[in-house]
Amino acid sequence: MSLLLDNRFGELPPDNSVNTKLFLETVSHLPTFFDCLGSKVFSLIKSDINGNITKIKEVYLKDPHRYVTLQHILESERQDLGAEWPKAGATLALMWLKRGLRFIQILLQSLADGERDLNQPNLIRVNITKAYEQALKRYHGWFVQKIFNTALYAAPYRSNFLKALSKGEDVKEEECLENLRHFLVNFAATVDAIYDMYARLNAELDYTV
Ligand code: EIS
Repeated sequence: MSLLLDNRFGELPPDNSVNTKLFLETVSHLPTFFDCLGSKVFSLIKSDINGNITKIKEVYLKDPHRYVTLQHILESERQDLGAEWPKAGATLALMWLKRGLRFIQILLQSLADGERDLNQPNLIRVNITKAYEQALKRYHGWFVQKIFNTALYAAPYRSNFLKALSKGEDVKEEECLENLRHFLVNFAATVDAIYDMYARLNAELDYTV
């Protein structure tokens, strides 16, 4: 069974609201991905993403009835945090988490679409660079961009990465790509819904780290 298919995101309701409990349950499986990637640079990324998830979970658990959807969290914090909002609380954690999720979405979509460097067909640097440029680069200063470059060169081979996505099982490449495409349907819809929510509530910030 594929690791991704095991932890599929649910279909969104017609109003595109994202249920906090289900979102947290599903997203909590993503960091385990990083364990099979090897290099230490990935543990840095893993702990950043884990930190975001923990922060959102802590807020949610304080009052699950108040925070049924992610939008409830943003709206409540907008009231409670005053001038600090949106650069505080779970609103900030989700702002960054969604960028990591967008990165993963673009990377997987690019792999599923068969985009590759014909000169180095077993590398995924073109796919990673595309995802980075679209999802993260503009929020990173030169130092973090350097960390990205380290990660880029530590990235696994395409074949190993696809295998890792399928828990190391001997899945045929086409089957793995088909799994990816299935996974991406609800995943992309969820990430899009979170981005729309940040735009709608005017909660997006564009400072660099
Ligand atoms: C935020 O971090 C915190 O997350 C947030 C709060 O403290 C806030 C304050 O301003 O800062 O500094 C972090 C930033 N996070 C800001 C940087 C961490 C290291 C990023 C290194 C960049 C490498 C890019 C990716 C290279 C990947 C190669 C992939 C090879 C396969 C299946 C792979 C998936 C990879 C997913 C990568 C996602 C990266 C996400 C980085 C997010 C970021 O830029 S708070 O914390 O509010 O929760 O307290």
